[in-house]
Order: sequence, then C-alpha cells, then structure tokens
Amino acid sequence: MTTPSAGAHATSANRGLTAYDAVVVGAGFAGIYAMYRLRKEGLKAICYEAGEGVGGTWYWNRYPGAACDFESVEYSYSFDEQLQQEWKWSTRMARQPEIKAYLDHVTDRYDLRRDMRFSTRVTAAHFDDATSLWTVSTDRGDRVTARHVVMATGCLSTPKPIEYPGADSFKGEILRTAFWPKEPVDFAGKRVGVIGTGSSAIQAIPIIAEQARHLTVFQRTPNFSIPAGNGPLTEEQDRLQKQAYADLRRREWDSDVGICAKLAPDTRKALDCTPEEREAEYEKRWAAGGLYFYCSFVDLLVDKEANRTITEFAQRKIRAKVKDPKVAELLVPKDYPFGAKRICADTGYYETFNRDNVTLVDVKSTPIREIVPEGLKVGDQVHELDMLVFATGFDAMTGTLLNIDIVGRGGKRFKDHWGDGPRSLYGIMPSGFPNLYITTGPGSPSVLYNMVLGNEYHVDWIMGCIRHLERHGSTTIEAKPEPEMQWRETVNAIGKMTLFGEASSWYMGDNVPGKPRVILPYLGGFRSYKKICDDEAASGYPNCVVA
Ligand code: N01
Repeated sequence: MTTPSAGAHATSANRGLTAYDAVVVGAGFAGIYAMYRLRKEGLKAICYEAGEGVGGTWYWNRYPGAACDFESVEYSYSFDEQLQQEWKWSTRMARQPEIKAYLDHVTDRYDLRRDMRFSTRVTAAHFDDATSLWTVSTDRGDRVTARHVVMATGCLSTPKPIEYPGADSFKGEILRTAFWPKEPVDFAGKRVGVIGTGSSAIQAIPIIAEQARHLTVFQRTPNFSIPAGNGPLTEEQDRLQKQAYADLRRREWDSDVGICAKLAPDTRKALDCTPEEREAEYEKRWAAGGLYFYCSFVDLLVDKEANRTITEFAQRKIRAKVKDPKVAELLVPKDYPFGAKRICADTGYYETFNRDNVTLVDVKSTPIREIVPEGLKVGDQVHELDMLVFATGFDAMTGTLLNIDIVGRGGKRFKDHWGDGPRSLYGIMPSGFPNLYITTGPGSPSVLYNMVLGNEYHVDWIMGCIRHLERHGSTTIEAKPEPEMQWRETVNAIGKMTLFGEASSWYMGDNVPGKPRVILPYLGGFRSYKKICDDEAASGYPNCVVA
C-alpha cells in the first residue's frame, strides 16, 4: 500500500528532510504494534523512543517488585497466534524483566528495531497546511516529515517532579521508581524512606523492607490492595491456556475490562445478592488474586450502597493482616469508595508493616516540609535516611502529550486545545490536528481496559483510517469539532454517573497541582466504546473531515 508520497509536496520549510509515511512516538506496547502494522501495510515508518530500548513503561519502571497485576497470558499481544503459542511466561503475572524480554522478542521477531531510533525524544510536531505534512523534531536534532503521526506515548510516562525543596542538599541517595537505575540497588544496612503508597510503592515496599536496615514509609493516602496471588506458571497450565487462547481472546474483546482468564467479570448487581452471596463472591475473587476482585459485581462503581459492601470487605481484610491496630487504622482507606482510586495488587504489602524494621508515617496529618541533608523533615521532625525513594506517580494520560510542542492546522496549538482538559474524538483524534492519532488516550477506555488489547484496537482503528484515505485518494482525516465536543460531554456525563469523582486520584487529574479536574478515561466500558468506533469506521467516518 502507498500513500501520496510524503516528499511530493515539499515546501522550502521541509525540503530535504527525510520523508516518512508515518512517525510513531514511543516504543512501548502501542508503538511496537504500530510499527508492525505500518510495516505490514507497506508504509515507510520510523519510531522515536526516549529510552535506550523498547518497553515504554516496562523500560523505565524497573524498581524492585515491578510486575503486571493481572495474568500475562492476557497482558500480551493477541495479533499473532504463532507468537502467542511460542512465548512462555514463567509466572502468572510476569515481572518487569520478563515483560521487557517479551517486548524485545516481539521487536526482533518482526525485525522492527531497524526502524526505531532510541535515546531520542520527540520534542515537536508541526503541521504544514500547504503540504498536509507533519514535521517532527527530536532532541537529537532529527527533523523529518510524515503524513501521519501516531502518539503511542503511554498513559503513565511522565513522572511527577519532586515536589519538595532541598533535594540537592540530601547527603544520601535519591531514587525514583519511574527512573529506576539499571544496576542493582543495594539497600543492605541502609535507612530507606519511601514516599507514596500507590501501585509502584506497594510492589517495592515488601522487597525493600526485607533488605534494608530500616524502612520508613511516608503515606499521604492509603490505598486498597488485593493480594496478587502470583506464582509460577506450570507446564500444564501453560498448555491448557494455549489450547484455549482463541476463546480467551474472544471473551476479552467482548468484555468491558478485558480481563477474563481466571474469572470472568460477574454480571450480577451486588445489591441483588444476599449478604452471604456477596461475601462468597468477594472471598472467591480475593483468593483468585489481582484485579479479578475489582470485577465482583457490575454496580460497585455506580451505586454507593453496593460500593459500601466491597469497601467494608476490603477494609476488614486489611485490619486482619496488620497486628498493630493503630498502624492498621492508618492503612485502611476510609475517605473514598473502593475502586475510585486505582486499586493495587501486592505480595505481602500489609504484612510488611508487622516487621520491626518498618515504620509508617502519616504525612497527611503532618505534611512533609522539605528534604534536608540528613533525611526528610515531616512537621518539625527529621527522619534520618540514607536513601529516599520517590514513588509519587505520574502526570497521567495528558502530561507527555502536553510536553511536546504540537501545532496543528492554521497554527493551532495543542496546549491551547487541551487547556481546560483533554478533548478528542473517541480519545483518538483531536480536531484541528489532521492525521495525528493518540493511542489509549484520555476519552477512551484506556487504563480501565486491558492496555495491550486497547492499544492493539487503537492501532488497528488508526490503520483503518489510513486505508480509508488510500482507498479514496484522500490526504487527511481529522475530527470535526462538534462531534469531538459531544464526545467530551459524553465522557464527562458518564463519569458523573460513577463514584470516580469521590476520590482524589490521577483518573481525575487531582494528583498534579493545577491540572483541570476532569475524568480522564471513558467509563462506559470497552464493549460500547468499540461498537461506537467500529460504527464510525463502517459508516465512512461521518464525524471526521476527510479531504
Ligand atoms: O503512582 P500513584 P504509582 N507527597 O499516583 C503519593 C500503574 N502501575 O506510580 O494518593 C506525598 O498511584 C500519592 O498520594 P495521594 C497503575 O495504574 C501499575 O504508584 O496523591 N505523597 C500516592 O500514594 C497505577 O495507578 C502497576 O495522596 C505523594 C503515591 O504517591 C499507576 O501506574 C505497578 C506526593 C503515588 O501513587 C501509578 O502508580 C505500578 C507528595 N507530594 C504502577 N505526591 C502494575 O501493577 C504523590 N504522593 C501493573
């Protein structure tokens, strides 16, 4: 397949630049698959990646304990049956090194690396109205043109900066889960502090506690965490899973969350069940490990009373694990509904607080003031530390895109377009930015669906747009402003029907000072979302301008 040659309409501004059909930004799950599809369609594409290798989130987040929190048999590509059959996961929920190795394998298996440029961050993408081409620039001085730009930039790829003064004065070592060093970190004999108690910290804390002389955890808001129940994947389990792969994938594509391997999401309402039935369902799913618990009933995130039943169950589980009742009370979330903040999966997290060498410090009642040479000052007390680990999260879903200087048709600035929160048709196409596509962005099910499959779906949908242009001899496709606005209103309206707004979370943009408070993912479920996007394509993109 060919598109009108990217170099055919060069102007003085872009003459002489290497011309591509497509630039892909990021070489994580989405970018790798985008490169595979573009290559398969005969397009000339290049992928720029800031990391030294592929992996995206799984390249950077190599902190101890980093792992997937649902079955890897599901958190993996579905596009090639042979790939599915040949790759063998060693554990149910693969750890970071294995996921990274898998992505390296996929990249090499399809010979994608030769069109990838590593240690190269895209800094700008400017659309030229005269040629309908994008000029993409990088921090290494590359400038190329492309007909299409696929922003495969990930949802959790811009870590929050250190928000306290004094980091330079610290005599010890500062580490960040989202930029973890490649060399092993030795905690032995050290007094370590961890700031944050989200998914990253909850995975790292039990491992650090086993090695450090002392670990102090600085907690602002407690989280709900479910035992991961991770363990080796036996030959027999692997064989059975592979036999049933086709059926599993069918069920995932037809579900709202894309996680079905061990237990399908329950379709009952919690309040239609007796307390005994609810308890039995919660127990079963708690024992299954990981995110299955989250899918216990369909009304948990829309009905406060239903949510109270799962919240109380999870609170009881936490209290039962922690010996010191005062520490237990600090660890029990009480101010928000279960699931309204991203739930976590752990291996021995709560039990870690029973260790003699672990202290929990509540920094909500007495906030952190500054980093000092000896450690961390909380209120008037200095906690002496040799190492300080920041597990403080990300400018989720919008941060990375807003850090790129994107200028669309007629000089329209992306930063202005998203100034009061993100907007794009189906979370994929922002209006005024022709042929620029976002994978698993805000306004799509994104982080609330199986991210690997969500990315595959988006890449396939984008390829559908590109093929449509080709078939019709057209050059550009872009969202019409009105349907884009309507989609944003739909996303917000559905968000308001849920309990997500009752927690302070990165789903709502709350974790970044000054960020507009809007629900970022589409909460209508993947099934309805997929139907809407499929219908758009099948009916010839009525909500887009094709020119
Ligand atoms: O980040 P987070 P994360 N002072 O934002 C605290 C995915 N993920 O890196 O809640 C003190 O969840 C903050 O407190 P509060 C997953 O989707 C998946 O852990 O803002 N504390 C919170 O406790 C996850 O949700 C896996 O009050 C501060 C913590 O830091 C997402 O990535 C593994 C602070 C940040 O938690 C992000 O997880 C890891 C401050 N100034 C991550 N600022 C899997 O298992 C923030 N905090 C697949």
